[in-house]
Amino acid sequence: MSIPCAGPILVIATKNRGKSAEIKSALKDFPVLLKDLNDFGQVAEPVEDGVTFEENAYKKASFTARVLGLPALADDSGLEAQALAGAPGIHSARYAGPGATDSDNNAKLLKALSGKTNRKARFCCVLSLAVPSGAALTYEAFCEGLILDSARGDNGFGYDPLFLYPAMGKTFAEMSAEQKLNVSHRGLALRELKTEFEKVLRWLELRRKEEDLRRGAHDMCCE
Ligand code: ITT
Repeated sequence: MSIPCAGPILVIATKNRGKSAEIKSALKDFPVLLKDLNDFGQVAEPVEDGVTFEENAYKKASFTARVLGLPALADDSGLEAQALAGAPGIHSARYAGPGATDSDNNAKLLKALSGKTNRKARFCCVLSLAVPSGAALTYEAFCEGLILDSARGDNGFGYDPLFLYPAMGKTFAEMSAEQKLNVSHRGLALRELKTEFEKVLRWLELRRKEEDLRRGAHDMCCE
């Protein structure tokens, strides 16, 4: 049962509705008011020019927190195929080019893997939780599986229909949202964050007080 709350706002720094829905579902019992970038109209977005998931997650979280003046949780994630030396990796969202759809990306992946017998792949997720001053906490997790020859299932988003989770014999797109969160890279990273959520809330409160003090000191010296 979810606890109704109007606690501190936590902005999920994404417009990706699939990602956002998974994060909201995992954090639904916590005393924070979850919003995502779709709730804020036109918001500037950072350039994701980092070379690791961690760098890009931090860029998205710290940029959003600074621009909106609110704590922000960003997820940078992607699929790494072993036979493609880790591609599409950090380029997963735009693998088939700027403006690529999920089905463009899936088609490109199938083409790149055609004739390859090594179908091993893993999803990676790095979560970065940042406050406006830039301080951040980081969580990372992986999920290993196999890339099929053709799509299976209608749930989820992105590469879900091609990603087989062998222990369940199902692709992520054949799982319920709850089943996917139990085993996925994002679900595991969120579980880590959740195990220390009390600490996280205290951390957010302390950072907020520090920022209030800094602002107060600045106002006094500049009046
Ligand atoms: P934001 O940057 O706004 O969060 P994005 O979709 O551009 O949205 P990323 O740069 O982190 O996010 O790229 C993640 C891509 O990796 C995503 O668009 C999917 O193609 C793929 N991906 C990540 N997690 C996935 C999942 O659970 N299931 C399927 N595909 C996933």
